[in-house]
Amino acid sequence: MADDVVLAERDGAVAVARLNRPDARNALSADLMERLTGLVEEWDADGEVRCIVIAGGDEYFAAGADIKAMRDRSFQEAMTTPTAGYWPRLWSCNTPMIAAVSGYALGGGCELALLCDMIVASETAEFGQPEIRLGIIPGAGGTQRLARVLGKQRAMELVITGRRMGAAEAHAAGIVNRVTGADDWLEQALDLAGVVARRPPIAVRLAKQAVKAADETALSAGLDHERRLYELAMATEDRIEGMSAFIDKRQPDFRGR
Ligand code: DAK
Repeated sequence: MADDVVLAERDGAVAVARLNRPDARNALSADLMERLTGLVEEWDADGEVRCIVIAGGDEYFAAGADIKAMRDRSFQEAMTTPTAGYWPRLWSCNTPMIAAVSGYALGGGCELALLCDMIVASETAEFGQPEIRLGIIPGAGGTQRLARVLGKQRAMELVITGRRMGAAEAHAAGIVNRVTGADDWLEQALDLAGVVARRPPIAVRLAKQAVKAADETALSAGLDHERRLYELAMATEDRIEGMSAFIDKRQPDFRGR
């Protein structure tokens, strides 16, 4: 497996994974997915890492799964491909993940961005699920996550026509948190990650789990779940520190305990 298909960088408590297959527009080969998933799991287990940024290059975040590797895959191989296992592993990451998207985020690339907790997008970003043009449908969550955020009608249009959505439309639709200039998308994603990294890490993880539960449970079960997570947050030393710092009118010193 080539390490350089994803470059690992650290900026204090923020870890950055840079997708790096420029010749293939960062297509998500098995090698790339294995390396990305390995990095995310390693960082998720590292108490010093408080936010993860997944980024591509200026012109492309990722152009989707590797079509060249997929073309000759048989039905049986598609049913058993180990690459399907990377997606749930990324989804189960407890550390907040931010997608920093510039240029194309298509197919699996769009799905990778949607799997992250927040998206910072350059004004050049284009999101889309073009799988229908290849005779397939999204396979890594695109139909479900787009329908949840956009509503059924708008998701349907994107999925069954393959139309791309620009950054402004994606922002208006609620997919993208921030739209940036073409030159400062990564810087702004790192700024946002820095804000997350300064928050108390246990409470951040509990909050991530609680918000994710909103998509996966009925309201009453979600409210119960949120209540249990809230009680866990109340058991941390960091919440004593956070509340004391507020009352003492000083900055909190969160220790992750
Ligand atoms: N796969 C493989 N190679 C790709 C690629 C891709 N997705 N996208 C681009 N490339 C390659 C091109 O073949 C070309 O290679 P050479 O000809 O130089 O060998 C090189 O990258 C440059 O591409 P272009 O010449 O096309 O570059 P442009 O800048 O003109 O256009 C583009 C960029 C991103 C608009 C265009 O390349 C494009 O439309 N790419 C395909 C986008 C697409 O259809 N994506 C959806 C792929 S299907 C699943 C999980 C995930 C998935 C499925 C299942 N499970 C868990 C079960 C996901 C499926 C998909 O994403």
